[in-house]
Amino acid sequence: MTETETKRSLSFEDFRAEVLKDYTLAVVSRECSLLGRREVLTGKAKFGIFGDGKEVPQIAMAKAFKNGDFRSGYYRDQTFMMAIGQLDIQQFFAGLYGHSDLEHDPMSAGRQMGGHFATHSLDENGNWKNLTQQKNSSADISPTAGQMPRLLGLAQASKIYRNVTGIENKTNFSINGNEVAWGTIGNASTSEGLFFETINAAGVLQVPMVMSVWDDDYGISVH
Ligand SMILES: Cc1ncc(C[n+]2csc(CCOP(=O)(O)OP(=O)(O)O)c2C)c(N)n1
Ligand SMILES: [Mg+2]
Repeated sequence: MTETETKRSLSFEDFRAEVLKDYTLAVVSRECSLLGRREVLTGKAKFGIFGDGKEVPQIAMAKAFKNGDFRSGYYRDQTFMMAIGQLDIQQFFAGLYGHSDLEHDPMSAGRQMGGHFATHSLDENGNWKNLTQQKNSSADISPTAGQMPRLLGLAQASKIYRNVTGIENKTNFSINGNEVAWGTIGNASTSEGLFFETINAAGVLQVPMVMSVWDDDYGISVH
């Protein structure tokens, strides 16, 4: 039985539980955005940028995102990070306030602006973790569309892992190149050359890459 078929055979109770869980996450994430923005506007947080309005497609994306996959995205992806279990409410606000303890802000210990998401590829001793056993995100950078070339590289890595032998520690990074790289970008940022170059190169290289454009009709705050 495939995974999709298993999902289709969910009982009504399980299906209802999943819908309610998704709805709860969407509401929690929305409330985080509204409260976070209020904290910024009243001067309690230095800078804030939030994911309201983009909750549902991110929950859908998280359902298809598997262990070993990589996200290369941008600052609107809080709901996705919550949905893959890499961000909770406490950590969201610790990031907003720039908490300098990694225990509290696991994204960057306050070194990045809030809304810059990441997962850890190294353990506390500096050794590689097994990235095929976790859901991964490269660390967000601030220049719009800067996440695009890295997305392409992550997707190309999967393809290379299918053919290349002799890579040290290979099984920690890839299972026969079966991983997918997931990109997110805002509509305005698709004007950047990096976006076009990445789409073009992905077509030429034929790599396992998904591109999601969060099209809200705005370039952050300008219509
Ligand atoms: C290279 C670069 N230029 C300008 C900015 C300032 N900036 C931050 S977000 C943004 C607009 C992004 O709009 P969009 O891609 O539609 O994303 P949204 O916030 O609407 O989801 C701009 C111009 C930047 N971060 N990087
Ligand atoms: Mg936009």
